[in-house]
Amino acid sequence: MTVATPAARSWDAEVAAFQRDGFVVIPNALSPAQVAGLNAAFTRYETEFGPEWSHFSESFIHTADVLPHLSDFDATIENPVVLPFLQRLLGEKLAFEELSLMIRNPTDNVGELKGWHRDVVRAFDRRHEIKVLSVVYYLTDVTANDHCFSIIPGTHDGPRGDMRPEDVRPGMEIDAIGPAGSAYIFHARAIHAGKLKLGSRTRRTIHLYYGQYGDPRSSEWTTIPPRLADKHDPSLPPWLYAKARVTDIIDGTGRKPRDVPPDMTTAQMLIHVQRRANQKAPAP
Ligand SMILES: O=C(O)CCC(=O)C(=O)O
Repeated sequence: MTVATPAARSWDAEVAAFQRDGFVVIPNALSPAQVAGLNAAFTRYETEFGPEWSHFSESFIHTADVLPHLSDFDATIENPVVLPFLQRLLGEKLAFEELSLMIRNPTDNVGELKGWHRDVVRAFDRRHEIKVLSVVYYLTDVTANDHCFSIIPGTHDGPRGDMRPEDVRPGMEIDAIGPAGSAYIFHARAIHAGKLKLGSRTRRTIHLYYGQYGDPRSSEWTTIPPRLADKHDPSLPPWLYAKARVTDIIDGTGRKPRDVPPDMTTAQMLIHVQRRANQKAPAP
């Protein structure tokens, strides 16, 4: 039996699906051994770096500046299963932007969903500034009974690209479910949400964003440390870490607020910026 290596794999079908729908699911993007190792690192980051986590609610806990503290997640940025696909979509100047960890805990308050939104820029009229793609790795199994990512297909581009998040109606969405190790890749301009389910188990995910070198950076929440910024590895896309020192940041949810008390931590700032963005955008 011939097993295609990641480089030899044809991504034509996935690229076509992504261009049509604004998202695609890649099964087995991480091996079971990788999932186990990443879960161990995740647990370490929960126990040893408590103040780095933003507690938005009991069911939504998030942290976005992990790389200076742990190198265990580097392999997800450089995942050879996913990078060739991203290069097809973003070209040779493919550049990493952000890595965050998310915990979705069981909750009875399922109305408290992360409502329908586009990432990076909430203002509808500026949606074409959103050019980044997100790769989300499941570290836990997600079935139809678990909290999941949900997306409105085709809302990244074309006629449906003009849809407003407040016009989403039940039944338009597709839920991303799959076993641990799956990756779903979506255009950050596509309308999406986190859907909460009664009886869900805890869901753990890793969220990465990639854009193109030459565009402003979409986020400054993630420090890209010298270990990565100064890396010379010919097997990696040449511009992968080129945004490490880019200081031109899109005015949006990825920009750290300049008008906050100097003692505010990054974890507190993340909550502050999200609340402000959600107040400006109409609620779903
Ligand atoms: O998966 C979720 O719970 C929400 C994810 C989300 O909204 C995002 O990645 O922007």
